[in-house]
Order: sequence, then structure tokens, then C-alpha cells
Amino acid sequence: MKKKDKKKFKRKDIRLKNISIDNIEHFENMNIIEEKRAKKKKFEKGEQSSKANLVLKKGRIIEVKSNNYCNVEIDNKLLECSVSGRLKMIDFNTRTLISVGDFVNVDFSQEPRIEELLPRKNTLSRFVDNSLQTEIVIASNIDQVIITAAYRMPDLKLGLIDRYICAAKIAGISPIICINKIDLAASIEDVKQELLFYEQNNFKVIFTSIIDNTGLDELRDTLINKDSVFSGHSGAGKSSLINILQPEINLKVAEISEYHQKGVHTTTSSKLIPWSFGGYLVDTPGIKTFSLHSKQKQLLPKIFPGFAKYSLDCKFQDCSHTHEIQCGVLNAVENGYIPEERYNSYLRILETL
Ligand SMILES: Nc1nc2c(ncn2[C@@H]2O[C@H](COP(=O)(O)OP(=O)(O)O)[C@@H](O)[C@H]2O)c(=O)[nH]1
Ligand SMILES: [Mg+2]
Ligand SMILES: [Zn+2]
Repeated sequence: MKKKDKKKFKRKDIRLKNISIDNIEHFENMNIIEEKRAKKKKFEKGEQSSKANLVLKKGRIIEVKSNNYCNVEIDNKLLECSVSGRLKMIDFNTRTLISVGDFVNVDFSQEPRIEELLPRKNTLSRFVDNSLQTEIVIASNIDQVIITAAYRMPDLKLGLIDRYICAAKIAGISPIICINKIDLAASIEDVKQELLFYEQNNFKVIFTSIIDNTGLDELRDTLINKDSVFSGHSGAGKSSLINILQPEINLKVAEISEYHQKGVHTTTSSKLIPWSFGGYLVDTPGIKTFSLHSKQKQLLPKIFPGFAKYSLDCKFQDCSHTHEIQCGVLNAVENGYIPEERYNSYLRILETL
């Protein structure tokens, strides 16, 4: 290269560096993302050449012991497997890449190692700093969430149930409602009346008590051969119900004084615990609730319990059922088909997102 040319190149370089970047943070993030993309590509290339030697078997992650080790169920046996480094890079937006409930391919050509994550049917996630970018997957491939609420102690709040139902629907997990401590009700018929709206809208509602054993058979029948997570406020009786269905699980039951102490838990990692009657209990210590994210706000008008059939009459497809003309939901509220209390609960959830 001639001396003259060299100078030219240098000047260009300087000019580039002087371009102002409005959002330097964004730019830096892009760099990191590009870097990771390049790394991932490199790994994929490497994988192609070595893949021929892999001896793969499908399994399911039952417990995540650390970032590097998992207990995997393969052919009805539990096996500790390491996690391929390549897998830790695939989705860099997600902090926890593999989770309990994941179906994976394990390589047996050497020490058993998880090589492939199979597509998920759904995930139970938590968002750090309310940002979709930092999603923490708590569990995957779950059939149903048992939304557990006490009838009394603490008092039943249907608004909370609405919230859980919405979160479950957005996650693609079937919600089941379980009203526990029904022994504290003067009349079970009155409680059933309070929950009628949900039953009318095809939600399964189970009324239970560990004091007089109400509804325990029905609860067990609902759990058979399904993978279920219990969700609900502290003190609702989740651990008590699980323990009475399967005493060997022996979860810690809170003292009454511990009701408002959030985050009381005894184990440190999530796991799938097999029920003696088939299916798994998804045990997620420390996370008793799963949350709605503000970016999911636009889904709410479509999935709020009992709204779907009336929103067919809304003039606008993206109707928020708040101020629009010709709104099927507002009409249904006016005519008493949707209880005002439920509609107000909808507005409260909208507001908080
Ligand atoms: N009266 C009554 N108390 C219950 C029932 N189920 C649980 N409890 C009590 O409620 C409290 C909280 O129960 P726990 O299982 O720890 O709730 P969790 O936080 O949802 O796991 C404990 O003192 C239980 O004994 C029930 O069906 N009836
Ligand atoms: Mg508990
Ligand atoms: Zn509407």
C-alpha cells in the first residue's frame, strides 16, 4: 500500500469514530449480542462435525441442581447429567436456559450430557426488573396451575384469582381454581354461589378442606397424570393440601403467624416431584405467584375470564372494553351478564399493568 493510501484509510477511520451515537448503551448491547451470535454460529459449525458421534436419548429435566448439572429422567430412571456449554448460549436473553420440565436430548457417547433442548409447550416465568429481556424460566411444559385461595384466613379475594387466571392463560397453562379452608364457611352453597361466574365460564372450581377432607378426592382426580403447579398467596394451604395428598412429600406448613412472611421456603431449587397416582407436582420454592407483565397488557381484554363470548360483539377487534362505542363487554356488564365486581377487577388489573 502506498503511503498516500494509508493516510486516506486512517482519516476514514477517525471519521467513523466521530459519528455520534444517541444511545451508547444500546450500541454496546448490540455489540455484545453480535459477539454472542458469532460464538453461537461457531458452535453450531463445530456441532455439525461432531454430531455424528453422539448417542442421543430423550429425557426430561426433573431437577436443575446448578447451571451445569441436572437430574434427568430417562427410561423411568433418574440420572445426573451435565449441560453442554453450547446450550447455555442459545438464547442469551433468557437467564435460565434450561428448566425443570424441559424435554432434552442427552448424549451418552461419554459421560451423560444434555445436548439439545426440545421445543417447549409453555413456560412459567418470572421477569427481573419487570423487563421481558430478563426472563427467568422457572418451569416448562406444565399442564395446569392449581390457583389456590383460602375461603377465610386470609379472606377470599376474587380479584386475585382473576389475576392468576390471566397470567395462566397468557402462559398457555390451564387454570384450575381451588378454594381451600371451606370448613371455615357457614354454608358451602353460599361459597359456590360466589364462584358461580367462573363455573358458568367453564372453569373447574374445587372446594377443599384438610380439616374435614372436603374435595380432596376431586382434587386428586384433577391431578392424576398431569403436571401441576400450585400457585396462590402464602397461607392459602398449598403445602397442606399437597402433604395430605402425598404425605412423603412433607412440605413445610406455615404457622399462622407466618402468613405475611413472603418467600418462606425450605428447598432451594425447583423440581418435579412425582405423584404416587401419576403426573408431577411442579415444586417452585420461593415463587408462590407468577406475574403479569406490562407488555402483556394488550392481551388482557381478550383473555379476562368470561369476556371472550361478549367481545365478539365489540365493534373494534382491539377493543379495550373501557370507552369504546358498541362494546359487547360493556353491554354485558350493563345487562347483568358480567358481574360488575368482575368488570371492576378487570379495570384494576389493567390499571396496574
Ligand atoms: N381451617 C383450615 N386451615 C387450613 C386448611 N388448609 C391449611 N390450613 C392452615 O393454613 C395455614 C397455612 O397453610 P400452608 O399449607 O402452609 O399454606 P401455603 O403457604 O399456601 O403453603 C396452616 O396453618 C394450615 O394448617 C384448611 O383446609 N382449613
Ligand atoms: Mg407452602
Ligand atoms: Zn369491547
